Amino acid sequence: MKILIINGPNINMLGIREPDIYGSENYKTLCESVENHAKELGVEVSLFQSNHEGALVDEIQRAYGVFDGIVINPAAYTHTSIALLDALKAVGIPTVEVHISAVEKREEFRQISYVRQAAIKTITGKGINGYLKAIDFLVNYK
Ligand code: CA2
Repeated sequence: MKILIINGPNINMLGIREPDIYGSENYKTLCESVENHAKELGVEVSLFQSNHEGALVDEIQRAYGVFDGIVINPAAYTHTSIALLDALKAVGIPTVEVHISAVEKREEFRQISYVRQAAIKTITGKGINGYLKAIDFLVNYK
């Protein structure tokens, strides 16, 4: 099984500020945790992070016919991007939406998620562990 892990804007800055919201672990630790977990499960993972909406759309399109599942934290684009929603709908790959923080308990503008419409599951508020749970969910899906 091949899973693509996509992270949106500023996720590469994790750990430098707001540890009360996002924890104190950085992006490198996130990547290592995901890679170690995938290895234990015998799953192939590829990690991609970009601050650019179009680059995220391009990566979703490239996943077509290549990956069996997508784990995506679109970060701030969660709350604005119909382009990401359309790309996920276009490729039709089972997708889990992940948020490190409990977005449902935060500002009103974080309550909106466009990508959620294309996701088979959403995991929030579990920190980096949410990515591992998302992989587990995809492995057991169907
Ligand atoms: O909780 C999440 O995973 C978010 O997707 C993270 C985004 C935020 O815009 C979403 O509403 C929820 C923010 C990503 C990282 O932002 C940082 C903020 C301060 C320091 C470092 C990164």
